[in-house]
Amino acid sequence: MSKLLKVLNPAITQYRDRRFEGSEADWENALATSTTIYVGNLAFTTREEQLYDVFGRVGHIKRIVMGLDKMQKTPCGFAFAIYYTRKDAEEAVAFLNGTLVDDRAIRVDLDWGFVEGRQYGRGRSGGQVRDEFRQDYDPGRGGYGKLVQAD
Ligand code: GTA
Repeated sequence: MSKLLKVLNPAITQYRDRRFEGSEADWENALATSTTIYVGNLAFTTREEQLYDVFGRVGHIKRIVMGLDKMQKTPCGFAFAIYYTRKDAEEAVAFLNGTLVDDRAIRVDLDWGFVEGRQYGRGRSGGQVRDEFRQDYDPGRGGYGKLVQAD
């Protein structure tokens, strides 16, 4: 990890992917070498082109993968951006976390690496898990959380 990222984000990531299948050492190695970042707290209406604009500011992007509701196959508020270099991925985390996109402060997190299937929300209703449980009203992300809506 670069010195810059260590200063700004000492615990490389707080997130742990429950579906990662390797050992602890595999997890640490993937996180230490990956060129992929996770982008969270997006509005459902934010488009891939906007993310190319924002994340292209720090380096060349190989690919952006939009997070999709697994039932509807529509954007559900997250994305992965894959860079060509580790340095660019680290700079995206260091410099772009908290950037406003469509008036929302996005969350930029280092990710262990995109594999097919990870683009789908894991919540029971198809979107992200956090959108099942949250209690607030968020017009950019479908209103109330799914469990509140079901009440
Ligand atoms: N690198 O922070 C992240 C991240 N997140 C949140 C999701 N992904 C992430 N990757 C990185 N960093 O590929 C990735 C996942 C997957 C895709 C969709 O995005 O690896 P998901 O959001 O639908 O499901 O993932 P995930 O990540 O498996 O959900 P998890 O970890 O259970 O819960 C996420 C958050 O939901 C929790 O932090 C909490 O805020 C909330 N939550 C979960 N369970 C509850 C509960 N019972 N009650 C209240 N809140 C809850």
